[in-house]
Amino acid sequence: MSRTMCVLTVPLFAILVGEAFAVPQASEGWRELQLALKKLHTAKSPTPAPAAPVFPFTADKARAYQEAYARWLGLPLEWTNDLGTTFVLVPPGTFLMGSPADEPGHNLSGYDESPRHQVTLTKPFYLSKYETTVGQFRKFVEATKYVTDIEKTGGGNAHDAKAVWKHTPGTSWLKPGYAAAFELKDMHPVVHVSHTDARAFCAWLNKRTDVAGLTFDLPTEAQWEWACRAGSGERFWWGPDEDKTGKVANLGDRALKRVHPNWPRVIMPMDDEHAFLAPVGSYRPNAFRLHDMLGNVWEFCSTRYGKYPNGPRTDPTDGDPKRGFAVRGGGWSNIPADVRCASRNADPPHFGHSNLGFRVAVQIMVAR
Ligand SMILES: [Ca+2]
Ligand SMILES: [Ca+2]
Repeated sequence: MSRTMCVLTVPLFAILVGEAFAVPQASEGWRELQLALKKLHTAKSPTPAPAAPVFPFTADKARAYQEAYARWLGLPLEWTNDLGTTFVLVPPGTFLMGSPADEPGHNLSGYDESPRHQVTLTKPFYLSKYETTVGQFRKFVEATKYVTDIEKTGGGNAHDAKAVWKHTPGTSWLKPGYAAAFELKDMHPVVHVSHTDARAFCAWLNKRTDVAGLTFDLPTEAQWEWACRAGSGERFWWGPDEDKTGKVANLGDRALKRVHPNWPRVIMPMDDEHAFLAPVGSYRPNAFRLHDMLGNVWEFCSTRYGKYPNGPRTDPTDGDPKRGFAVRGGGWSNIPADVRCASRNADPPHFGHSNLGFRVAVQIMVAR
């Protein structure tokens, strides 16, 4: 697609000011995006796309490349839809997916991170800057009267104070079912939603948006890991070592141990100030401006888990069609080994729990 994209020598939005394009309740960024996409269908690129840095690359290089790629596309680096969801442009590139066998935590969960292999993503995409929130999901439910899988089955899985994880009747996206006091707010990530529910949310976004060239969906597992790493070839997007600051990710930590003194799992020896869910965006973003890619809640991907191939792959899709959908990034209850860039897990399409949510990707399809 990159060869067919337009590049403009003056800001696209300056050219398009005044052009009529009715978008009810749209933010300015949203309107700009639609106008830019409309333009992309008719304009041709006179210059090649910015080259992706060679992986691994620094946070500074990641930021510079992301900005240059957005400028080259003529698309906004960030935009916000009328639901209040902010999307960030993730440029294409090549990276090493998975982890080396000597990485601490490698394959500890029973899901295979080997072999570490080269993956090339050829297309840019947008990814939600934050996990999908309770408030956003509420608007979806109010508009569609949607009933989640977990509501249909009477509850999802949740932990007790000793990390015993089991089906817990009465839990839902409105009642996460944590084993200590917790007040769910609209800025918390939505949990107890299944892959099917997440896909229904995306389908609703597609229906209500209906802009040529945009498809709301979950990210593929490869898109997720590329976006999470943002150039990092280490265990975490912030580097090789476990966090000591409490400012980068919400996972099992001293805050969790305070409310559950008998919690038996390994914790990261810092205090991130949240025992359970944290409001989205409470921690520092990675180099691609994305928050909570590691920690807070696991995130569903669009593609199924499967053993990695031995050779390089381009735009990989499903792994094993008989396995569940990939979930990534770990969450508030997890040990550090489960909250690495390469950590994998998988869940069936109608399953949900109190530490699993999703974030939306926007696949950009600008066909000429
Ligand atoms: Ca925590
Ligand atoms: Ca997350």
